Amino acid sequence: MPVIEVDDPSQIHLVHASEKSSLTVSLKGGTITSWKIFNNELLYLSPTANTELDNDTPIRGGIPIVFPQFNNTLHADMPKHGFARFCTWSFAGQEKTEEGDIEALFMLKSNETTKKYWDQDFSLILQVTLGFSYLQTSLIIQNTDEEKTMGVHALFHNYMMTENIDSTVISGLRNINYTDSLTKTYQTDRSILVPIAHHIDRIYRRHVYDEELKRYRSEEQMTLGDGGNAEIVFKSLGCRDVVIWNPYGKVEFKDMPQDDWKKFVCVEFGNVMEKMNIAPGESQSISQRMVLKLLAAQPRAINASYAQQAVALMKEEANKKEQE
Ligand code: TA6
Repeated sequence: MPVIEVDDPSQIHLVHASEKSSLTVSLKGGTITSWKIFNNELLYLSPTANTELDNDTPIRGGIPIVFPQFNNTLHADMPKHGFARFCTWSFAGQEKTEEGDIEALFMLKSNETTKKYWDQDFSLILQVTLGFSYLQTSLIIQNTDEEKTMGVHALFHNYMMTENIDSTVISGLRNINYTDSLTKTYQTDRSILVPIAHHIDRIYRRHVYDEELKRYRSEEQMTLGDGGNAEIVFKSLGCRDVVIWNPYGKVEFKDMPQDDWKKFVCVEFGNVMEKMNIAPGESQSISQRMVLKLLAAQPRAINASYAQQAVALMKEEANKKEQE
């Protein structure tokens, strides 16, 4: 049977039946703060993150849930990435599937605290599935208001752990259009592998509409590698956007050691460019699946040298522009 530790009731710890993978979810924001396979941590969590309940500081790291807005684009007077990531969620139970996977549910319903930020009735269900080598999360967003349609953003703000940011690369973004939030430009990515060895903050519109499913889904797989012997393969459903972010030492954070930007890259799935419009009584969802895949030994050298070459080229381009 999976083990649930209850010594700190705000932390729910789930263990796969094989005992080879585990997960910790904080009731603060329904934030997944740890995902381990063979005791290797796959998510970054700041050692100075504020994990105390009942304050408006979200947890820096793990998988915070951005809802109901991204970057103040819908409501100027609401916290930047909404309030779901710091409100207190409830744990609604867990079950083991026949394969030994663990399915757990967490909920946030509109309440006195959420109404301070937004006068809207809603309910969120976070469904988390822990497999032996994968993690799947789904956020079901229900409009429980009887009259008002609600327009929202929703995003899994995944802080993925990386061993070496300068050899970290993402595949699956070739020929995809993106908005560069730093330069405020709209561009098309032509890279086979996107290096994270620089300050990056982009919103890629990567997904296609599947007429049969009536949902947005990722067309080809997207991977994250850091030159080591494993990579993460991402898939998503109901998400139009992928946000890629690393501050690369250009921004300081009160709740993160100065050099910790070297330890993560955010690869975030959800809807942040356009609102999800949800009619009264209706619901919509976003889902993502991350699978750990072991690689043969040689990609370390290929990935690392590709990333270095790509960075050298970018620096050359930037120097040229400066001299012009
Ligand atoms: O998702 C990318 C982003 O919006 C960046 O622009 C950056 O500011 C980051 O999230 C962190 O935001 P936070 O509010 O958690 O400090």
